[in-house]
Amino acid sequence: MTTINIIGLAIILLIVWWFWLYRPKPAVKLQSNLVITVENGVYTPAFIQINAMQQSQLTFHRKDPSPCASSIVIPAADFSVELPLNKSVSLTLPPLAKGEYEFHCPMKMYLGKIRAD
Ligand SMILES: [Cu+2]
Repeated sequence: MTTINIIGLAIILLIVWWFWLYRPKPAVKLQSNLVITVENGVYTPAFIQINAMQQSQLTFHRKDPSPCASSIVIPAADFSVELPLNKSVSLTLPPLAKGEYEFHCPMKMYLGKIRAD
């Protein structure tokens, strides 16, 4: 009986969290000093806001030695670039129309998103 009550309470808390408390992390606006770190399976920050229809420079710093993290792909922009280990790499994105663009490693383990607006 108690177990059922605890499970019920857990489900209620999960619903409360999902509908009222959970907010996705807001996009980080691109600035010239912004560096996106590639480490432990995540890009930090992973959600970046850029200006639409303008070239943008993104700087990546890869700290993860796994070969999986060694390149980055933006399929919608037909873009891919190598990331050498422990070095900062600046890449220039072509002007992008308004919208959201995923970027990821070739195996999609690292995931990030760019929003152009
Ligand atoms: Cu990968």
